[in-house]
Amino acid sequence: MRKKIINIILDNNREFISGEEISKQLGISRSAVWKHIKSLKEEGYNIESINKKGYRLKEKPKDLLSSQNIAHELNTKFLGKSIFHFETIDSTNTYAKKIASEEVDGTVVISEEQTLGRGRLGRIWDSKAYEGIWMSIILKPNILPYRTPFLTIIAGASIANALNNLGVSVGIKWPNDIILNGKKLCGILTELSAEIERVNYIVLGIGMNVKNLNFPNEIENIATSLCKEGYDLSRVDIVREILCELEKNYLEFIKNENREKIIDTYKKYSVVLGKNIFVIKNDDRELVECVDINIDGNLIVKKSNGAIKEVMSGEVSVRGENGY
Ligand code: BTX
Repeated sequence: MRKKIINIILDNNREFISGEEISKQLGISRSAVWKHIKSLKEEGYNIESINKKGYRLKEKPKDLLSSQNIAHELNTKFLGKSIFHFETIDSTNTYAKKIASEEVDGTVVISEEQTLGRGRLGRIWDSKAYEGIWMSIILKPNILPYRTPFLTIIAGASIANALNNLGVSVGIKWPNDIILNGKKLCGILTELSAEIERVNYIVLGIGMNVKNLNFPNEIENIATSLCKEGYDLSRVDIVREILCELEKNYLEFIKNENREKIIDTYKKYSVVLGKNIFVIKNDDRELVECVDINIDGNLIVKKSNGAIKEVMSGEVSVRGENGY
């Protein structure tokens, strides 16, 4: 019911709407409306109440990632139809994995803060309160497990498109870093639960720095946020845009098997294509030229002796010749 009330108030574009009108629209008593408004105010919605005029949203709600805010005007078919929102949590990926078997395809877990945010290979992901988007999406595709790495490619292309739609020109550093002005803006952590021939679920974790002005010393030189680069965007708008782009590309892959289109988009944003890069495996680093990204999302590189080699994600990391 609170969701419906907040939708009516959000739809009313900061004009007053009477308690009577809301109670009529929802078929509940005026005192029930008043009680819901009271708890919405406690949640942080700045709702003004004036006698005989009714209620109106005084200013845009704090950019909270609540399910009401995200669901309002979210034009997806299944992504984000169920949203779990937390003020704080250890890791949204960890939580999503716990609930994945029982929850529906497309469920989103999102938190204002993570206390144990995880990167790949046991690395830490810095996830301060209200500064970024820390979210995990549960997907249950009917595909063979060996095809799931392509979902990271889909996620990268979708996030880059989403930011581009909002006026931010980003690049993708293969396989899964979204780069802004040469620094890491966003990372993707894809986790899989599968049997030999069947995917149980995939948890697609996305961490994006939005409002951060400072980073811990260890990552200060490699990390950036939208705010630091001069973009003042709402986290809620970004989440909605990502979910729309992701759903479009995901369905293109699952239903139409259309990998070419996604790879073309991915390549358009690639910051390694055509460049000299270091391919790093454990303590070995080899300077190669990146000549292509193939239909599986793997790098095609040319070694110094002219030999062509395919490099798969998961087994290496890459660095630009001149820094990150
Ligand atoms: P990654 O292994 O590619 O990147 C981790 C590395 O990035 C760290 O070792 C550190 O150097 C650097 N780093 C840490 N925090 C940040 C940050 N906030 N911004 C930029 N660089 C940073 C990338 O792993 C995958 C990250 C996924 C995070 C999401 S958040 C929601 C979900 N829940 C969860 O626990 N993880 C995912």
